[in-house]
Amino acid sequence: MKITRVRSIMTAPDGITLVVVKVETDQDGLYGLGCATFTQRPTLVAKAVDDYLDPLLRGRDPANIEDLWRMMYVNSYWRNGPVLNNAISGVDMALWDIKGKLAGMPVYQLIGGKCREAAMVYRHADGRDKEEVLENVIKYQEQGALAVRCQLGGYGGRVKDIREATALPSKDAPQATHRGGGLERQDSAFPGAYYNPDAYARSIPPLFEHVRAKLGFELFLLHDIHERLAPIDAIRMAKALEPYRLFFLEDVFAPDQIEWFRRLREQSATPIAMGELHTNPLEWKPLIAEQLIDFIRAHISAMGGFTPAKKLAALCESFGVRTAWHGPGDVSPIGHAANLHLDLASPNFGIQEVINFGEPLFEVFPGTPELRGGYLWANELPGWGVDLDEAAAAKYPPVPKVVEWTQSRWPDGTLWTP
Ligand code: GCO
Ligand code: MG
Repeated sequence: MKITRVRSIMTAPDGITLVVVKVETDQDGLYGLGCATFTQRPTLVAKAVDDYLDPLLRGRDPANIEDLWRMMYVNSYWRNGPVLNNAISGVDMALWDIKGKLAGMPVYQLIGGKCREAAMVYRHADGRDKEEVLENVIKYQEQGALAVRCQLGGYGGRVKDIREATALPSKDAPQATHRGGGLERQDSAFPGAYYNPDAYARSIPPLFEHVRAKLGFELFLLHDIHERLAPIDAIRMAKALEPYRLFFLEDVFAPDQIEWFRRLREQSATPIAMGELHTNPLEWKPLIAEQLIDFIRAHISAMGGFTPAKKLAALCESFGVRTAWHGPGDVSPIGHAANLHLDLASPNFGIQEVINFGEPLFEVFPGTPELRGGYLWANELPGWGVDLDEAAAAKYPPVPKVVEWTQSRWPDGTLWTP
């Protein structure tokens, strides 16, 4: 069998640009789909796929996934960046999709079968004040959620116009609030998405005090600092949150502040999650080997795809670290399916992040995994079990724009990691 074409498709059914790769073969009707979504730079990923991986891979045997992954990985010489990793991921996931279709099995069956029926998920609750957050937590609890992430004003506490957490996904959905806010200040020489780290840091322990006082300790609660605080303030928050028994506290530091994880581990028993920003093995290996984190949170396409992710899950297993793959609105349903198949087959699965999958996503991606009773469920179709309706995808063309929410600034104008 031979690869005949590798091409990228961009679509934005929920207003967030997704990048998918389609690998076509010389077997009639046999193709694979993979996620390559880097929503801040989608056209760069698409170009890497179409200009470089397509000519590199045409004529190759799609069965040799490991060899093709390593060839794509070193073919650019310089490697381990988000653009090329996402391009490689799109092909890699598509090759696993093809292998599943040929075997007549879901991908999770190809890597050892199920360790569990479905993957426990966590939902995103947000709000302008702790009462609104609590209302949204309760809404998710009533829908059967077992775990809810609580944010108070998106990331860094900056967004004032929070939408209902259960609103249908759109660019205004709560998890997108840090994207929906736009530039708050055009007046200064430093336009940006301003927030007050100290006010944010002081607001979070009372938020969890409020939610725990009303709901008790059965519901798993999570929080994402999103690299928004100075390291010592993040450590202070981790310590202050210990009484509220978080399932995990995420992105406590920026990836390049790795030394601070050792300080944190000595001072707090709050479980730590990290990884969505990781693209290089050098970033996660020390965190796992020294057990400085409890959950790995990689964005599977940003680290190069399903092949490296399943190896990362196995590495984590030997160090007692569990998985919590990144699953926001800027992961396509193909990527959510890849998360899920790894969740089902990994003994050290922890929890799975998901979004409110809206109707347009199901229209463009038939077979999108089903959210039911606090869990994410795979269908039993071969491969990822998710298809791409290209005509429907074309109805939602990407809208290139300057990314505003990552222009995050402190009150004095200091640009801070977003
Ligand atoms: C999360 C992440 C996302 C990112 C987004 C960046 O925990 O889901 O922090 O919300 O901010 O994926 O584009
Ligand atoms: Mg995060």
